[in-house]
Amino acid sequence: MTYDLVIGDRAYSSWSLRGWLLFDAFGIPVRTRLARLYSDALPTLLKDYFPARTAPTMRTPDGSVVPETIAIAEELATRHPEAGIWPSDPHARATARVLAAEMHAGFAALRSHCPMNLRVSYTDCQPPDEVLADLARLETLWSWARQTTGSVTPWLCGAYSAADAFFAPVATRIATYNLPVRPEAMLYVNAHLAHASFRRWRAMGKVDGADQPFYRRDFPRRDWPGPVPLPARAIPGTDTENAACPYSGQPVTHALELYGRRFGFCNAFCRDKTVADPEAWPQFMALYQS
Ligand SMILES: N[C@@H](CCC(=O)N[C@@H](CS)C(=O)NCC(=O)O)C(=O)O
Repeated sequence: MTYDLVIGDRAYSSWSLRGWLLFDAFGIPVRTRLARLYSDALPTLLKDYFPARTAPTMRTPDGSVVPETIAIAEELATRHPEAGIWPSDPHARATARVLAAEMHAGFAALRSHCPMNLRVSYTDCQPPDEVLADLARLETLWSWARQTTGSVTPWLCGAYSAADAFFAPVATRIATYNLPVRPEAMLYVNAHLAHASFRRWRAMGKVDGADQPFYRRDFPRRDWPGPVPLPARAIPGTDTENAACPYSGQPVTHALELYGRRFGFCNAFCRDKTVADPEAWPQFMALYQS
């Protein structure tokens, strides 16, 4: 038995990203169950998770249903004290909890004007004053956290913690909408865009379903400002260097090409998520470098 986590579309569901980071970034195994937003799929799936109404919702191995991302963070931290979900230093831990709580409760203007979308980046979104006020508050919180905890890492309270997981979708909004922030805040945004767990989530989000019309904006576009993926492409056939999928060990059915070499996977999704960002996947990179 392991944890189950109900998630929405990876490209768009910012709360699902937070919930999943609380597992992946802290080495806690989880099985995801995906439901498309803006369809009957999520309410239908959540009938098995009463009384939950939103993604993410966790079911623990012993059967407790836990919706609300802040509750998921607390429950995982209690069950896995060695994982470092909250900082061990009491002062840093208190600070991280303040940050996550304010993120959980606030920033309504930023969230509604700039919904998370990991598939595009715009040159400008004409942010209204309320969004600029939210950004100013974020910069205040982030600077305060660094000063008060003395963090010397890219993260706010020392090692990557739940506070950083809660701000990952904010960092992606700054990247997607090219929102104006000071250089110190931009360094923090870039740390999120380069974070291994985030790169894995975004790679999956780029390929795990059609674009959702609700998130479409007609702003001018630019390239994604995060790390540039290696130039892999999907190819037909199964004539590959490996006979077994690097993720499952099952026989190869789908292939990609990278710098003239061919590698195979046991399903289209695992091939496509690897094409989207090969370096995000340690098992694939181990194969590629072998
Ligand atoms: N307060 C909740 C918010 C969760 C939430 O709003 N999730 C969205 C997806 S990002 C959702 O499930 N929307 C579907 C709906 O509201 O019907 C949490 O912390 O998890």
